[in-house]
This record gives sequence, structure tokens and C-alpha cells, in this order.
Amino acid sequence: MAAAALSQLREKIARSQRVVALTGAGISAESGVPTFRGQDGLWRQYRAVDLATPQAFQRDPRLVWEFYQWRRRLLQPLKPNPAHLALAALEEAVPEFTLITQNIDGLHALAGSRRVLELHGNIWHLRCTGCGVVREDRRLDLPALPTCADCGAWLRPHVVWFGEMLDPEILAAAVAAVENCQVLLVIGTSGLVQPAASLGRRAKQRGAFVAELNLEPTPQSDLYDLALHGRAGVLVPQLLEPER
Ligand code: BJW
Ligand code: ZN
Repeated sequence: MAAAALSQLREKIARSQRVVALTGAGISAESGVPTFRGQDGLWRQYRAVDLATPQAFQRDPRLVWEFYQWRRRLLQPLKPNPAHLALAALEEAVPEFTLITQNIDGLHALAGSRRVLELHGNIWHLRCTGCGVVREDRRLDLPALPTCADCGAWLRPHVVWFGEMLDPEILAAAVAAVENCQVLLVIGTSGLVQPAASLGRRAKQRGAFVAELNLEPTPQSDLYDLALHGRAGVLVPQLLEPER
């Protein structure tokens, strides 16, 4: 059954001009990045409202920075895994391939993916709360409360917290990509966080073939055409293997 589903998905991809992948924390799990809602997930150990909301940053910016600096140190040595690498290879094989990620870890770019829409920002980018400038900054020895070299205001991680709007241009590009694609791969996301969670349904409504690749079924699984259960690091590379 799984073999038949895999071969059906390979065939759909081979016949398509426009393919999109939407990834979540599960694709980076095998690189050592903690997910949010699994058994060892970040939101099991920490309260999101205390650390990943604009109110939390207003209340206690040092605490929020401590959390992000800890995560930057954790992420810094981590490498892309076979799932990231397979998506970079798929981009080369498909005429028009768009990668939409909810992840802030930057591992898709490290794997060689070129066209990446980062819906929730990037932990290696800092944004000034005063003048709005965004700069890449990979230092692990940031001050406890880093400030902007241009205007002196506090810097914050350039990520999207709960209750904040996503970058409208990036979201519009993601919506356009899913509404125009022929195949959408939904990989390693629990499908609980909006607006990313509604992208699969949009693709489906516009006639795309939607496949979910996840360790386990999600609340979205029934909406889709096909589900493959297993580790992303095993399943995604299998999409590139020739039919036997
Ligand atoms: C594997 C695997 C392996 C594991 N192989 N698979 C209704 C009520 C209340 C609030 C809302 C509501 N509707 C909408 C909202 C607002 C909110 C929201 O959606 N809340 C829900 C939780 C209910 N959304 C927002 O606030 C968004 N903004 C917005 O809507 O703006 C408009 C607005 C403004 C003001 C008011 C109202 C609306 C912004 C959302 C920003 C999300 N930010 C985070 C943090 C980013 C920064 C950081 O990392 O610190 O983004 S939260 C976190 O969740 C992170 C992730 O990108 C995101 C999604 O998580 P993901 O990737 O799905 O991870 P997990 O852990 O949930 O799942 C992992 C999956 O992988 C599992 O399924 C595993 O099985 C699988 N897996 N290992 C394959 N090896
Ligand atoms: Zn500034």
C-alpha cells in the first residue's frame, strides 16, 4: 500500500510543471532541531505566551532573548539532513518548484534550496524595533539585550510570533504558489498554526494533488489525497528514486 502510494506520488511529480513543498519542524527533527508540539517539543517545556509573543518581549525582553540565544547556540552546529537535501535536488528536477517553510532554522538554504519562502522568518536575522532594519547576524555572543547600530533601539529576532502578521509579500507569494501548483507536498507539520495550516486546503480547492509526509496522521490528513507515514529523512529521498 505504502509502495503504491509512493509510486503514485512519484508519477504525479514527474508529470507536473509546478510543484510546491510546505515544510514544518518535523523535517528538521532528524537534524537535531526540537519540534514544537511533540513529546520533547519546545512548547511542552516552555509556555509560548511567555516567550513567543510581542507581549512577552515587551514584558521581559531579556528573558525572550535568553530563549532565542539558547536556540541559536543549539542550532549553530546542526546540518541539513537527507530530507532537506532531497528537496534541494527536487528543485533542480522540477520545472517550477517552490519551497514554503515555517521553519526559522535556515537549514533549507544550507542544503542548497534556492527558492525558499520563510513564512515565520529566520532566527539568524535580527530586526530593529525602532527603524525596522533587518540584518543577518550569526554571532553567538550577542549582548543580553542587543541594540541597533543605526538608531540604538532594541533588536529582536526576525521571526513571527503568535498574534503577529506574516510578511504580506511572502504570504501572498506562498498563497499564489499553492493555488497554482499541480502537486503540494506537506512535510513534517502538525497543521495547527494559521495561516500556514490553511495552505493545503487552498491547494486542494484549486485542484492540486496534495500529499502529506509525516511521522503520524495529523488533523489535516483526511483533507488530502495521500498520506505517507514515516521519517522525512527516509520518505523525502524516496521521491527521487527511479521506479523499479
Ligand atoms: C515528523 C518528524 C520526522 C516529527 N519526520 N515528521 C484561533 C485561536 C487562537 C489563535 C488563533 C486562532 N486562529 C489563528 C490564530 C492565531 C495563531 C494560531 O494559529 N494559533 C493556533 C495555535 C491556534 N497564528 C498566529 O498568531 C499567526 N499570525 C496570524 O494569524 O496573524 C493574523 C492575526 C493577528 C492578530 C490576531 C489574530 C490573527 C502567527 C503564527 C506564528 C507562529 N510562530 C511560531 C514560532 C516561530 C518563532 C520561533 O520558532 O520561536 O512558528 S509557533 C511554531 O509553530 C513555529 C512553527 O513554525 C509553527 C508550526 O509548527 P510545526 O512546524 O507544525 O511544528 P509541530 O511541532 O507542531 O509539528 C511537527 C510535526 O512534525 C508533527 O506533526 C510530527 O508528527 C512531525 N514530525 N518528526 C516527519 N522525523
Ligand atoms: Zn534601528
